[in-house]
Formats: sequence, C-alpha cells, structure tokens
Amino acid sequence: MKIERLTKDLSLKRSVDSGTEDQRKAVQDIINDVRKNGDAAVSQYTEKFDGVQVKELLVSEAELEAAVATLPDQQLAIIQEAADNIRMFHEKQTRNSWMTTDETGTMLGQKITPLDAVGVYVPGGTAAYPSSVLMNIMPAKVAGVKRIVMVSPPGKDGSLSAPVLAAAKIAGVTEIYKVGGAQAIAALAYGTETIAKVDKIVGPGNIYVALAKREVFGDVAIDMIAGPSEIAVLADETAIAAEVAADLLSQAEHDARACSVLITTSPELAEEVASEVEKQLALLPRRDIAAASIADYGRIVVCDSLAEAIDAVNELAPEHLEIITRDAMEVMAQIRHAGAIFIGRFSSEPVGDYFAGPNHVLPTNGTARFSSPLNVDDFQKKSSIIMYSETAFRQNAEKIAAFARMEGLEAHARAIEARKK
Ligand code: HSO
Ligand code: ZN
Repeated sequence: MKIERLTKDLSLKRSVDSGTEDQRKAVQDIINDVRKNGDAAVSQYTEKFDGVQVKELLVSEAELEAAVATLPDQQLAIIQEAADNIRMFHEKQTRNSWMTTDETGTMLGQKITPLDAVGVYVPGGTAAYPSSVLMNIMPAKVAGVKRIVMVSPPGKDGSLSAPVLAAAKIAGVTEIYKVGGAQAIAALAYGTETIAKVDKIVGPGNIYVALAKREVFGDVAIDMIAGPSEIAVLADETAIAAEVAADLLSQAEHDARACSVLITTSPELAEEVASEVEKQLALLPRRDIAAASIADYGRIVVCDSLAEAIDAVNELAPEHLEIITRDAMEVMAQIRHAGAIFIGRFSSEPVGDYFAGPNHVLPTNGTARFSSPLNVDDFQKKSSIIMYSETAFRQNAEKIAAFARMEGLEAHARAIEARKK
C-alpha cells in the first residue's frame, strides 16, 4: 500500500457505478414487460438470466423448513443470537405517537404508522449474506410492518441458499419469492398475479437492481443505493499494525471496488501496516478481490496532528470508521460524518457487520454527510393530528382568514368564516 502525507484536499477515489445507457434501457424494458405481462414475464426473465425454470415462485413452508433443517444447530444459534442483538438495538429506536394539549383544549400530535408492506431484495451467488437479510428485515419487523416480502434469484437448481432462508425465517419474513434482478424489483413495485405490490423496497443488488430501484422510485419508496464497502481506520501509535491491517482487509475482500484507508499520526504505524497488509493479503482465500481493492482504492495517509487526522476523516465521511487512539471517546466526539463509528481495538468492524446490534446497512460514498444507517424510522411514517378547540378557533379565526386573503385564496377564508357564528 502506498503511504502518503496528508495534502490539503484529501480527495479519495471512490467508485460509483451509475450504469450505462444500454443497461438503463434494458432495465426499463424489463420493468415495462413485467408491468404488462406479470408472472409470465417474470418466469421468462428468470429462465433467461438465472438459467432455471421455476414452477412455484413462492417458497413453501415445507421448503423453508427443509432448508433450515440442513443448517447445523450451532450456525442457527449464532444467527438467532445475532438477530436478538439486532432486535434489542432497534427496539431502542422505536418512537411513540404523541399528543400535546393546551389550556384551550386544543390537541396537536403525531401518529406513527408502520408501512403496510415492504420488499427486501437479497442478491444471489456469493453476495447472498444472511447477515444482510437480518439487517434489512429486523428494523421493518421492529417497526411493526405486517407484510415483509423477500425476493432473491434462484440458483441453477432452482433453490435459494439455506443460510439466507434461515436468517429470513428467524427475522420474521412473511413471504419469500424466487425471483431476482430488475424483474424482481418490477414485481415488488407493481405486483403480478402471485406477488402483491409493496410500499417500499430495500436491500442491496447488482447494477441492474440498483437501476431498477431508481426507475420505480416514486411509485414506491426505496432505500439508499449502496456503493462498495468502505472502511477508514483512524489510529495513533498505540494501535497494533497486524490488527489494523486485518481490519482494512476485512472490507477489501468484499469487492474489488471497496475502499480501505488508514489515517494515522504515526509514520511507524503506517510502515508496519503497509507491510502487514502485503503479508496477510497473500494468505487470504479472496486475495484476488482484496488485492485489486487495495491496489486501486487502498491508501495510507500520514497526518502531522490528531486534529488534522480528524478533519481528514470528516472530509471523507466514511461508511465505517474505526478509532484506535488514546482517548478514543474524545476523538469520537469530534467526528461529524461517518456511518458507523467503532471505538477501540476490540470493536473490529466485523463485530458490527454481524453481531453487536447496530445496522450494517450504512451510507457510502460520502453520503454519511447527510444520511443515516438503515433504522426503524425507515419503515414508519407519521401523520399529523389537529383537533382545534372552539376557544382556540374563535381566538384565531380572523388571523387565519386574513392569512388566506394574503394569498388570494377566498374560499379558504370563507371556510373559516362559515364557522364564526
Ligand atoms: N461490511 C458490509 C456488510 C457485510 N459484511 C455483510 C459482511 N457481511 C457493508 O457494510
Ligand atoms: Zn463487511
């Protein structure tokens, strides 16, 4: 990994794939076809892209049970314990409806209502992570969403991965369909004979899925579109190089376009981490992916002071930030932009990816400047409640009518005056 001094404008390269014109066109065609031809179009695209004929889109209860039964008890127990931690954390986020009242008897408030139906996309192949299934379904569950629909592309044998199915069941999914790609997004957004439409679609996917989500946005809600994983480690000379290197590589193995950065006040640590990364990289099963990520997006930045390093992190607004320094809590207080902040050497990023409880669906590509981790609020909405008392009405009627006339809206003014007597 190359080591550099911090320059004034730390412009770190990150990867955004916004797709080609051809890809966009292909996605639009698929969506239109599914809207027009429903299940028939879905089956046809599944055969074309996934190379399999699926007779039943819906995963039956028996099929689900059978898949779960193939997992060792120990693995099920780990998924269950992670799910419990995630549930407990997200339960802290729930809001209550509220009402205020004043001396005139007027009541004002906010009513919280969960979304009726949510779709969760789960990618196929090696990116089918049971942890992400938990992270996407559990906040919806805690929010009180009644219908949670999971979709995922079937493998060549027409089945879905057993750990993914187990995680979905543990998280409390209500329906699972074997369909992926843009056709799955279209089915969720507009409905087919078998798949009833949902109100919001969440979950990561390939470029076709991302483009399809963009395309249906407005007809349904969508979550943020996630870019490749990112990790920044902010460390001083108290950090242990082998641990820092291992953490950088943990995200590099996700994707050749993942971005791993060390920002440090210690030139010695910088040297040691650079050589540790090389050493550990050679021993990783996914070394091809990790090596490409480190070569293209990996950086080690040396700063003159901790203050400078903190500024650099805020500028970067990373998805994940580890702070491994003296007085790490005080450093954390000065971080304004990061999706998730991991404090101290025992808070290695995979602790949060799998188990601690906070969500691992986080803002990437600098969007931590204005976005938050996936959370319970993403699955609820608010209605305002207004119950004006007669006293308040009579006190304010003239002002309200006058305001309406300021806007030239006479019917508004008369609606108020109709009740004045
Ligand atoms: N670090 C990834 C989430 C993940 N890690 C899933 C392992 N499995 C993006 O935040
Ligand atoms: Zn990860």
